[in-house]
Amino acid sequence: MSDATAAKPSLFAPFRLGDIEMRNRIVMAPLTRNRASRGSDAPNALNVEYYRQRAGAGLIITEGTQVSRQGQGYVWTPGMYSQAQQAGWKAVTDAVHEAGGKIIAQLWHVGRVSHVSLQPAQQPPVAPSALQAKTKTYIESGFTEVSTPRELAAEEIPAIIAEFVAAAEIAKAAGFDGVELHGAHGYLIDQFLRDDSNKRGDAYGGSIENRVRFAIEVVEAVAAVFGKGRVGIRISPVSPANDARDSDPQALFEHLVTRLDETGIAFIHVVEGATREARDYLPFDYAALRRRFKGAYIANNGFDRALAIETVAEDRADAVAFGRLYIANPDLAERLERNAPLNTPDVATFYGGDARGYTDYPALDERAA
Ligand code: 8OZ
Repeated sequence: MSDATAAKPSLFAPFRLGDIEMRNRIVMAPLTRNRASRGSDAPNALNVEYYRQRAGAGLIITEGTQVSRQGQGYVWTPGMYSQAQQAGWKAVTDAVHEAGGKIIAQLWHVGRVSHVSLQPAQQPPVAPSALQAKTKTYIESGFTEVSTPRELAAEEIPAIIAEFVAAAEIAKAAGFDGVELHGAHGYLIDQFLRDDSNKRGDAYGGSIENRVRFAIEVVEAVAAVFGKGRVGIRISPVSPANDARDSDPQALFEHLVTRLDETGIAFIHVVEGATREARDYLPFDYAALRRRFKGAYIANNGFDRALAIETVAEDRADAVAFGRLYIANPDLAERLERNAPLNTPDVATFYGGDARGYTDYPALDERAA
């Protein structure tokens, strides 16, 4: 090619993610907002409006959506295990599709990052090992230490995988374009991966090969529902979020991604650095993950416009996910393309509440009006 710059991929051009056609390479990251309907944990009209407003993204990844009540770790997060939740999500996917967008569901089991008050019959949450995480959650009365979990028996693991499968079936019936597994931030899948939270002596613990087993089994089971071209997983190799620690994240995640590549799933979504904090929190070779995976690489964490454009142009990622900027800018993709000014997110209204700080951030046109 005579003009080398002409060959560079653009953040603003369409991209095919597995079997999903994206209108640009801008992804709305999964964002916990705690505004599902009280009692049912089903999406409601306010949630429909919020996602509809953000349909200009190439792809929306929903907020973490628990696959069962046991998989819930915070109050008022939406579920993917009841008829009411399926109906609520159908209204969301219809609205996003009518606006020309694509949307996948993030399937979530929190494992030990929960509190007895959120669990069925106030039982302890479950985890690979009975080790309490040094982290907090929030329940109806406010922030609290997470509860000490009980260790899952090996015989219970197939039932947890079956919950992910059932949730994927509901997501499919609700019209989603695919699913992302929440394998990041110290939740259940991540708890199995790491040697600090997984002290098991069976086939799911010990060696790296054993610790990735649960993640791969969930991925394969869900891919059988949706098709591998519509499945991905989010990981956060060095993020300390929710007390996630491992003695050798580079070896662990290179092995995981090698195994993920063998499954043929569409994408990995990588939180680079410490979640919501420094991108260079700890040294890590993300390019080594990208080299091991033939599918798409979605990069996330603290990107601004310039870094996102450069990262895609230099082929360090296929797409870039934005979290906080999508909270404050419903039309973020359009604003980035036009290099327009951005609204500032208000942390006070991130978690819980009503339309304020949720659906009332203006789009560019509304601001001008
Ligand atoms: C913020 C508050 C509650 C949950 C994550 C699902 O860290 C979350 C989460 C984020 O992935």
